[in-house]
Amino acid sequence: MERTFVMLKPSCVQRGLVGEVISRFERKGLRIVQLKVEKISREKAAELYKVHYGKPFYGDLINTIAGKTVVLMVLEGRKAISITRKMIGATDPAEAEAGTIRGDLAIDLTDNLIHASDSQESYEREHKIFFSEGELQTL
Ligand code: FUP
Repeated sequence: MERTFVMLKPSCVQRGLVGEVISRFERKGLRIVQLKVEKISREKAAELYKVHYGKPFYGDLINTIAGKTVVLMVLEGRKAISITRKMIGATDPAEAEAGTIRGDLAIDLTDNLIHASDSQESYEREHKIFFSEGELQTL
């Protein structure tokens, strides 16, 4: 079954929206394979967003999450990657449709509440930054 990686950004934790967001994924039918709360290091934040290194928003993007508490999870289900992307909505909350997580709950672009892998390749790279293979086996 397909898996995807999701990070609830610090603003999601600080605003008390963790339950709301996880509940949406569960109600959709995605299964939580693994879930943890972590103070994300600057190194891991930089690794996650390394494709954006050098872009004008890169510094703000890293500062938004580095050293702060996030929720990390692996979700599983049929077409989990595309379904989760559809559920989170467009990168810019101003463009995200009502009914999506960013469309309903976020307003800032750089601090847009949530991250989810956008392809199988991204999933393979991203989940390994935060989860060991052992944590994800036979679950
Ligand atoms: P997404 O996969 O939807 O999170 O979007 P991207 O990988 O394109 O962008 C990663 C993060 O960079 C987004 F969460 C927000 C931030 N970003 C900006 O701040 N400005 C931009 O113009 C594009 C992205």
